[in-house]
Amino acid sequence: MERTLVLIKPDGVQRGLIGEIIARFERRGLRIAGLKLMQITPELAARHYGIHQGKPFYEGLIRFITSGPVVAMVLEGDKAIQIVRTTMGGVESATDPAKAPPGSIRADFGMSIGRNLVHGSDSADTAAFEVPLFFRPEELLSYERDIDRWIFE
Ligand code: 3AN
Repeated sequence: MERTLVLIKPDGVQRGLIGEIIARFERRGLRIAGLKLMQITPELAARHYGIHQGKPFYEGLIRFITSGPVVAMVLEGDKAIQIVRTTMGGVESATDPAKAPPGSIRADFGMSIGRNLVHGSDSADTAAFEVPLFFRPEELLSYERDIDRWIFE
């Protein structure tokens, strides 16, 4: 079972898409291990997006991600990292909604790369780094659902 960090960014919250976006992950079969509404501080944003420091879009990205509440989630399941990424932006996991295929969250709800609604960890290493940035261990629950045997082989 993999765990991955997902954020519904401030644009998703402001546009009233929290339910829509969570529903897409939930109906796919992903299990919610942790979930909260929170405000990202500039310090947390700098750690989370440290890899992009120095890039032309960095300052705007930090301003945007700290501009209002986000929903942070840890989702789990077999291949959860890949499944979240394809649910967000198709098989190529497109960052730009203009390039994401219809049916993906970024394509169905987004127009612009700087307002792409969702974040999902892009690898196992990234997930291992990002999950503890947003959740303390006791905030993550391990449990089974009765339907899991109909979702996970
Ligand atoms: P992804 O979220 O698809 O993994 P990354 O990690 O390359 O994409 O970029 C992190 C975030 O930075 C993106 N979600 C997007 O909001 C923003 N971003 C990336 N590239 C650009 C860009 N060229 N212009 C504006 N924002 C960008």
